[in-house]
Amino acid sequence: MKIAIVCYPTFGGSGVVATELGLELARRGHEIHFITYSQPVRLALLNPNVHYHEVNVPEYPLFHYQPYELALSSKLVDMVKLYKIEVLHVHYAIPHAYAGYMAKQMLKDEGIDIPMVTTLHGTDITLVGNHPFYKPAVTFSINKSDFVTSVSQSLKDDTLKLFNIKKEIQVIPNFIELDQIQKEDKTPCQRSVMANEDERIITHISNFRKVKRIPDIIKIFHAIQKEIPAKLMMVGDGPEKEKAEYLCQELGILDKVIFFGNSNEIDKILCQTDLFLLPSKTESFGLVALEAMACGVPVISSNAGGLPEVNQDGFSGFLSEVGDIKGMAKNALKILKDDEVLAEFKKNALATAQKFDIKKILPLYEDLYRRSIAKY
Ligand code: GMT
Repeated sequence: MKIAIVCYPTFGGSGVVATELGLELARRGHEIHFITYSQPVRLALLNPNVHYHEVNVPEYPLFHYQPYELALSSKLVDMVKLYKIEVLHVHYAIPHAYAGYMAKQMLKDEGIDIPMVTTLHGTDITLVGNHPFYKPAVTFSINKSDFVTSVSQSLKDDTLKLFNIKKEIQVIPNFIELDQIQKEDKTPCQRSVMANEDERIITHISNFRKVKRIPDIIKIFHAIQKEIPAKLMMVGDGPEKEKAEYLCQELGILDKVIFFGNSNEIDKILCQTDLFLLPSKTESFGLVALEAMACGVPVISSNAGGLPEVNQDGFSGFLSEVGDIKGMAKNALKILKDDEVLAEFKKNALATAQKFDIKKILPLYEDLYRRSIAKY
């Protein structure tokens, strides 16, 4: 099949999912066209089935806001015609489903009917899309999609609660490429560079937005390191990072916390990690928790949104109420204090991740594309 994938190319779960999905589809012989404003961070172009088309938005001083949706829908029209693309898969309702719908209409005018699959990722529903300024456009474009998927049951429930949706929503969970993670020719894990032999390594990876509750992470770690030797690796960048650095200074733990900034070497960081922290206020899925589990890292998380669908309480890690710093620190110590318990949780984390292996999830998307093409 010839599939166009529209996504956000930056660091963030929806872009990662869209990129990994496209790359695996390409490996399976499909022709994939990524259409976005810059090359997605995890996109390797060394595959003849992978194409990347950049959406250019000319800067014009008259415009306070440059019209990205217009440029994107025009690009979609051009690429569908040029490459005879058979299906549009847009990740994130805002503004991609909206631009996709416009492209569909323009193509229809030229006698080309193309189906559109929209995947909801969370922030487009719970944080941004639900805003009254966007709500009518988001509701409209979801209802006008040929097929709609959401990355968790929790996100599906939220979408149906917050919007007047007439379309069936199919839950297709996010996935992980276990073969890639377990590849034998990987560079060995360099744990000793990061921490002393007796220290546990705790990690958090995100875009440091408020929703990730970064101060909770620092406070949980503060409690942990009082009881056992430990280091905290903070990976990523965003508006809450500087405040977190000051909080570490205030608590006197700056020497035990390493702030890495954005990284493309998540697997190298996770292979050194003993425990992952994700105390988010809301999380439709928590892809990064799954990435940690796939590297055999147990997860201490909140029980918000779709996290209970990913992290199994008392098995792959523990879940607590949002903001329960004490409870999360206590659970973390339960895992970290004892070598045998830690080994058991690591094994369980990997076993849980196996449920989300790309090999099981990808055929669900392929089936959806086939059904949507057959519809026209
Ligand atoms: O929250 C983020 O880190 C970024 C955000 C996005 O829009 O890319 O992630 C959302 O989509 C991911 C992929 O489906 C999910 O794993 C995240 O849980 C979800 N974030 C939220 O719901 C807050």
